[in-house]
Amino acid sequence: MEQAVNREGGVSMRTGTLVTERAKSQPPCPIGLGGTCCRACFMGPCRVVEGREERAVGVCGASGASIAAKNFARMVAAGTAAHSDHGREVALLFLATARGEAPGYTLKDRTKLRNLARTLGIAVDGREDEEVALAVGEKLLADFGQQEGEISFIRRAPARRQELWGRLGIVPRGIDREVVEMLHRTSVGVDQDPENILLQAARTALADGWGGSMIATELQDILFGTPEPLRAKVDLGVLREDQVNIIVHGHEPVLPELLVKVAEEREMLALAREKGATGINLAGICCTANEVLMRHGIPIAGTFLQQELALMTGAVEAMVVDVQCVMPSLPTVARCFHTHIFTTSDKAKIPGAEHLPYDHHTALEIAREIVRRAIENFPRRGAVNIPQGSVDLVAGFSHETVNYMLGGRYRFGYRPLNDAIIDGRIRGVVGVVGCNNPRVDAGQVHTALVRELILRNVLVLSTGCGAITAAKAELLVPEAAEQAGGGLREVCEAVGIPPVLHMGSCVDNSRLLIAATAIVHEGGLGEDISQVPAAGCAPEWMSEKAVAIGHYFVASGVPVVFGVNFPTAGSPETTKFLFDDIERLTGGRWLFEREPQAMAEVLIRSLDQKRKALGLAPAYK
Ligand code: NFS
Repeated sequence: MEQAVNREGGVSMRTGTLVTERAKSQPPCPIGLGGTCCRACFMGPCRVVEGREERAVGVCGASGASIAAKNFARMVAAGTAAHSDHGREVALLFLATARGEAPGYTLKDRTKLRNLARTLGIAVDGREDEEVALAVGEKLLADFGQQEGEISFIRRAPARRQELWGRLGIVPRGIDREVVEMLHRTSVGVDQDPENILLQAARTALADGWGGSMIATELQDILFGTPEPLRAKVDLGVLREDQVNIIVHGHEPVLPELLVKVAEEREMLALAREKGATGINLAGICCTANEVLMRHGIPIAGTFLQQELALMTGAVEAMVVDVQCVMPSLPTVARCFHTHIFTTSDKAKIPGAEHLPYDHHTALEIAREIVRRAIENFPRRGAVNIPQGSVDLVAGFSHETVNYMLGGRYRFGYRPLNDAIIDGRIRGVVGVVGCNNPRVDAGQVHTALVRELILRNVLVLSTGCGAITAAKAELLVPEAAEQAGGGLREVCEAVGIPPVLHMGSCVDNSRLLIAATAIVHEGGLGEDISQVPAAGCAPEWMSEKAVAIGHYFVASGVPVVFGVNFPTAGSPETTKFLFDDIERLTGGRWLFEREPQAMAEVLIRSLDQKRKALGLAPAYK
């Protein structure tokens, strides 16, 4: 961005204030890119280059293979920590709600509460919902600090998978314990064996997928409602010139849930009219957007890469951020306009933003203050430039809705999906998930890949910014079935679903684990997740969280393809373990491709191999 004009029409901004420009001016360090730069102590940082004798090991003697494995493992630990700390926050709110200590919050999906309690072995008969919720919340919260045994949701996995994890010694004992042990083992002079490091990384990642992330998803569903398919709008054009625009951005939907309610309060709407607006328009960015979209139909303004652009419209009165994927540049961009940037988590303050700390006892008051401040900001708006156009999407395919949607009301269960896979109308299922990355042709890689997959009869499940990207390309509407191959199209048209199902935010990748397990339990497609024709792909990943997600899928038996670059590429030995050897252990493996067409080929080959191993007929052409 060369210049931006503020509401007084004069102040210019420093060159290079947008993410795409910053990416251009800073090419990645080639050693760090391949994962062999180590800064675990201060004898370095060491930049190890395999094959160059004088640089073959670090000062302590660590090999490139062990450095690459350690860096990869630390990404898994950080990603797991992020998802799990989100899960912890939700668990604490869940308990406070059950105790009646969180004004504004209620337990919305009580059927799911009781079902989940039964899954956890908690008695429900003759007990009040709040009492059941207390037991559920306490049990799941204990999974974070537990030191021995196994975390609760491990027992939801297929029996074969649980046995395999037991044999490999990678069943997570406690969520925090695995993250701490991963950090310990990758500090200077501890674990140097790449395989040993990467198996602990698998245990840590499982503590994310079957732990922290799953806790976040399940408790959010009970608190805020289990998503059901709904139609809404996506892209920057959802911002309204005539209304007060408030953007929610980040990952934890706890405060945004109340903002949705407060923005509908009569006094707030009256105040907005008094200030010259016709209403209050809430919109979302990143995963918080996916959360409030799925449960309330709140429109999505954009992906991770559009957060600065949303401010550039000049039409945003306030952006409310919580944690993760929030660019530190936001206050700088906002300064050129009238926009307030409110940080709300004590874990995430940004210099230049105003901090209004969230606390579940006082959340309702904070939500009211934010909405009021945004409304009062409306008259200060200057020139507005909202890109024209937004498109429709259908979102909200939780595991529960897939359960009945695919069969229609009278054939409840995964049977119809399994049958469609068995008879080849659906070749298999691929989760296309994750971020957008300015290092690639952002957005295009996702959409080209998804188009190719559906054309070849692959049912695509999507979450996170991947889902938003596919939505912007109009692939999340039932009409997109016209672009699908004959078999998938038939299934989609019979049921009235899009060929790409929006399953939520990134913590909701845990829904994909449950769906994969349900496919196994339904029968006919093997006895373990690793036998199901299913795969994962993060074509434009950038976050450590994506590495954690990828690794829990690999540890759960699913092949995962990454785009952009592979974070251990600097070490052929470590990369070989992740790409080949690990498959003999977990049944899953990592793969890398840069171009969407090549990604599609690899994914399809993998689905076809699984079909063949199951003795299924070839899929429809
Ligand atoms: Ni997932 Fe969500 Fe987006 Fe990537 Fe960030 S918002 S948690 S990490 S960038 S998909």
